[in-house]
Amino acid sequence: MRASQLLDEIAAVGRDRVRGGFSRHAFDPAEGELRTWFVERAQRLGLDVETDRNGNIWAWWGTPGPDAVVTGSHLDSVPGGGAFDGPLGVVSALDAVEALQAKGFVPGKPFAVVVFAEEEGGRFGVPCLGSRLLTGSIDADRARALRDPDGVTLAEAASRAGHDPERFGADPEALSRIGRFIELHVEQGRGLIDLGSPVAVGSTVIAHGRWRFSFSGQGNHAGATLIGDRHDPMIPAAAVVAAARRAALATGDGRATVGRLVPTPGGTNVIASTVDLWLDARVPGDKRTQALVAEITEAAEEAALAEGCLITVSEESYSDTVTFDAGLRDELSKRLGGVPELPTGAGHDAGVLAAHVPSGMLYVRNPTGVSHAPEEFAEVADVDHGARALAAVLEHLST
Ligand code: HGY
Ligand code: MN
Ligand code: MN
Repeated sequence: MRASQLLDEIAAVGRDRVRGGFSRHAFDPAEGELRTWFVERAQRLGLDVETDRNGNIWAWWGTPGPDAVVTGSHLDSVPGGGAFDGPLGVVSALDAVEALQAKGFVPGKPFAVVVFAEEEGGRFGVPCLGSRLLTGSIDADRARALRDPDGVTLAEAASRAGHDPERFGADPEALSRIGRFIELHVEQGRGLIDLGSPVAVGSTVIAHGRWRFSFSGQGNHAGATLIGDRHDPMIPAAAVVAAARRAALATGDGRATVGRLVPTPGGTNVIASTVDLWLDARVPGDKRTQALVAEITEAAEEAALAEGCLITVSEESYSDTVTFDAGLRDELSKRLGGVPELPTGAGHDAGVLAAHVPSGMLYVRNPTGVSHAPEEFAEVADVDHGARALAAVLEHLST
């Protein structure tokens, strides 16, 4: 089945009527539906499916073994996300396997399609959670204790979904089986529009991380409290939002975003007692992201002091710049007849694996240049082009 038809099959799963787009998060019902769909589709291709200790799904074409060619991506989304971020890599992998089987190709090496858990960190806050657990890049106890916005821990959510959270943790055996990892992903910016190419090979992922800022002041009455008598945590929170934009602009190529801000108690006529917000900061080049966050933190501390509020700042995740394996990049480019190379500001499981195994990425053109929003898109012709390109590189690598 063609990648675009497979996408159509899941187009109704996890639709978010409030936000628009899709909300499919680790171990929630919508993601569970997608897991079931993937397993069924993979088994129809004769793949042997297993779920690893961290909730990542592996569909093996032939016997699992060392030096495997592995491809795949994720099925979870950001809140109100698009249809392609994650699923495009999964459906393209299934399409590529079917196309290779149809021409009678049999891999000369172990071969697997993988679906990583909680790549977006949309529920538990840490991105690439499944691949970070697999590679031991996050402490399993810390992961188990991560809480979603309703206070449910990852351990509780995972066990409710039929997984054993006590098994979470580094999986050197699964990791050692991977010879090369290739992730196909929808492009999340305008790179391929400007280059006029349907497909590109990934070159780098810029450094990026997430920081939680918590402000506490004095909850009070919005009408009966004079301004001079307030300790309103929303004021230093607003200072973070303004400083993020100002400081990121000043770097020239940095990005800083506050997309999530939670006042407590959250009443219209109530001065908040606490405000939590999350800063997503990304700057090309090492140490520059930390410098940007330090500048924003300084502004936040000054504003908190002036308002008589307390502040705590904690780093929730950070990934240094990733440069994909040069040899693999060249192999992919050559096999595809010299397609362009593209840096990205988006993180991926391939970025986490790149520190452990030769990893590469293929991007498929997104004519809107918009991602993490319902407008994210890829034309059927480009989706097909991407699946054909993936099949070609997988055949090359598996021979
Ligand atoms: O946030 C990211 O960069 C990716 O979409 N997880
Ligand atoms: Mn994403
Ligand atoms: Mn993604």
